[in-house]
Parts: sequence; C-alpha cells; structure tokens
Amino acid sequence: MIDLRSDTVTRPTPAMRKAMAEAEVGDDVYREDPTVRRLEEKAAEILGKEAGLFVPTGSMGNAVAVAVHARPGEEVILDADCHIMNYEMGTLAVFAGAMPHPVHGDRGFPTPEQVEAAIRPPIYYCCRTTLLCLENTHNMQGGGIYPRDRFQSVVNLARRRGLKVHVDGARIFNASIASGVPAASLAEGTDSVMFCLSKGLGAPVGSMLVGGSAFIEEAVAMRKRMGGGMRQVGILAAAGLVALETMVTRLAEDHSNARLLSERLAEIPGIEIDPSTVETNIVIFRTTKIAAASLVDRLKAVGVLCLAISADQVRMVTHHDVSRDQVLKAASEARRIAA
Ligand code: TLP
Repeated sequence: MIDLRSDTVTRPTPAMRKAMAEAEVGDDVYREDPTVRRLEEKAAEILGKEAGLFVPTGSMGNAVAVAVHARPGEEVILDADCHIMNYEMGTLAVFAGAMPHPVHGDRGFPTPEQVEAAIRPPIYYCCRTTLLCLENTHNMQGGGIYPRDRFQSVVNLARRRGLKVHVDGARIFNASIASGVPAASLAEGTDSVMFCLSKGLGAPVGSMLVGGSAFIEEAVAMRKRMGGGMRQVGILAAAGLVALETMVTRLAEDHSNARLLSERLAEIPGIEIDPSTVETNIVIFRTTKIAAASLVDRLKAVGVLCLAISADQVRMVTHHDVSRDQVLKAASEARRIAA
C-alpha cells in the first residue's frame, strides 16, 4: 500500500523504538519524568519560548491553549477553513465556552485588515475579542505557508489590540524547512504554539504546547482537567526527542516528493492543480471528470490510499514512509483512472 492519506500514518523509526525501550521514566503527573522534561525543554528552546508541555494529541494541545487563553463568551478570531474550527469537534466551545469568529483568510491566512475588522468594539452588548488562532502550515489549503510579512503584521496588530495569539503549528517544521526560516522566528511574538511530533516527524504519539512559563503552568492544570495527565510517558517522549533530533531536516524530501507528485498530477486531463502552490507536503487537487470519492475508491483498489475532502477534491500527503518511486506510481495510477 502507498499510504498518502496523511503524514500521521508514519511509523516510528528503529532509533525511536530503541529510545523508547531504553527511556528513563518517572511519574509525569508529579512532573518527575526526566525524559518528558528533556523533551519539553528542548521543544521550548527550539520554538524560542520559556516552557513546554507534552500533550497526547494536537487537538488536545489546541484545546488546552484556547481554554487557557479565552473565557466563556469571549471571541476567538480564526480562519474559516482552519483545523480548530472544522475538525476538533468544537473543543473551543466545549472547553473554553468561547465563540468562534471565523474570517475567510487569503489561502487560509487572515490579513491584518480582516483581523482588525473582526475585533469587536468595546460595547457592553458585544463579546470581547481575546484570542487570535493562526494555522501554519495550513492543512486544508494544501500545506501553504503563512506569508511571513503578513504573519508578523497580524501578530503585531493582535498584540497592539491586546489579543493573545495561538499558533496551530501542527506542521510548523514543514513551514520552517520549506522557507528556511527557523521555527523560533515563526513563533515570534505569539503567546503559544502547538506542534505535532506524530505527523511528518514520525513519532508514534504526541504533540507539544509551548509558551511562557505562566501559560504552561496553567496548561498543566488544564491538561489534567481534560484527562491528559499521563504517568510514565517518557516512553513516548523518548520517541519525540528522536523525532526532533533526526526527522526535521529530512522534511525537505517530503516537500520535493509533493512537488513532483503535483507536477505529474497537473499533466493529467481530469485533474486540476497548480504545482506552484504546493509549498510543503500536502497536495490538494480537483477532479473534473469523476467524483473525488470514486477516484479515491479506485485508487485504493490498486494500492494507493488518499482522502476525498469534498465532492471534487482529493488530498495526498507525502511523508517519511513514502518514497519518490511510490509517489510516481501513485501519479501514474491516478492518470489511468482520472484522465
Ligand atoms: N490533522 C489530521 C486530521 O485531523 C485531518 C490530518 O490527517 O491532517 N492541527 C492541524 C493543522 C492538523 O492537521 C491536525 C491533524 C491537528 C491540529 C490535530 O492533531 P491530532 O490529530 O494529533 O489531534
């Protein structure tokens, strides 16, 4: 099987399995797991923040962040197509009691003007706007990278207007490697960042939340409230450390495979995609002759897995466990079916 459904399907590397087997552990609810502490310190350092917190999933990381930053009845500005808005089962409403205020960002990336217009005036009958959530890279916009100048302007504006900024950086290292900008610069000026170890970085489980020390102290309590206080979880953190040490720079390979895949797909009549928009490891294309679901079914029958994300859109994601040859094979199978 050539599994292009997601980079979440990556399996731990032999180095990860070895590190997991040998991990030094303690009870992390007492904050006594030395491997978890090492991972949290390293994550914070790489992202240029004071402290870090290991969480079981990206969704929990985002939920914890939003619940710490926003109070019930407050508004959160985010892109209408972002993951927090669409694929996290309303955690923003459930755990923070907050109101989403979606804006239609340009390719998923809100502009300063859009954010400014979405901030509520200080009138007693309006919700208070307290938080801005930004996604980088943007999953449903084909792994696009937040244009750097726009990101900085938006963050500066939010700070000026007293909003907190949380980044859903599930794939922030893809953005960093593809743009040559250190992850810490992509996090500059923000209050918190969540990134996933379990996607392109290949760890079996886990995400990190990083931010200021006071924020992380509250996040520890919020994680526990959500049932995310884990015990000898150094076993998992050990794989996360290997992920950060060995799996970041190789993401460039996934990006060149994604670009190659998009170029091959673009040649197929019946498929529409502009390869120049493929900046990282996510390829989203449109089918014009057959329904997306039917292409996905027929690809599955010949050993290629991918996802239909709408009636006429398919997502393919490259990662550590798919090779250049497999990507070429996937494109040629797609040609046979979709053309
Ligand atoms: N994304 C998954 C699915 O949920 C769609 C995927 O296959 O891409 N933020 C972003 C931007 C994400 O893409 C995801 C997962 C998450 C948060 C949530 O992470 P997990 O799955 O660890 O809860």
